[in-house]
Amino acid sequence: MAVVIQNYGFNPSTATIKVGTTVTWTNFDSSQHQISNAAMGNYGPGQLFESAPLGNGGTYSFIFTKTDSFPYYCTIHPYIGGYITVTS
Ligand SMILES: [Cu+2]
Repeated sequence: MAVVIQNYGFNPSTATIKVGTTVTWTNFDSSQHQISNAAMGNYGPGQLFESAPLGNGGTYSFIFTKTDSFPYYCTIHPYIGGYITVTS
C-alpha cells in the first residue's frame, strides 16, 4: 500500500493491512522527512524500521511480517505521525 507524505502529514495517517504487506512512503514535500517507528531518540530495542532522510520524491518501503500496531513518526518533525495496524 502507498502512503503519501505531503504538507507535513501522512496520508492515509492510519491504515489496517494484512501481514506480509509492503508499505511504501513517498515524500511529496520539498522538506526532508524521515520515517521511524521509534519515538525521537528512542533507538535500539523496539525500533523496527527507519528510513534514511527522504528528499522530495524519495521513497521508503517496509514489509510488515508480524501482527501488531505500529505508531510511527517523522524524526525530523516528530509532531507528525501515522499508525499502521497489521492483522493476520
Ligand atoms: Cu518530517
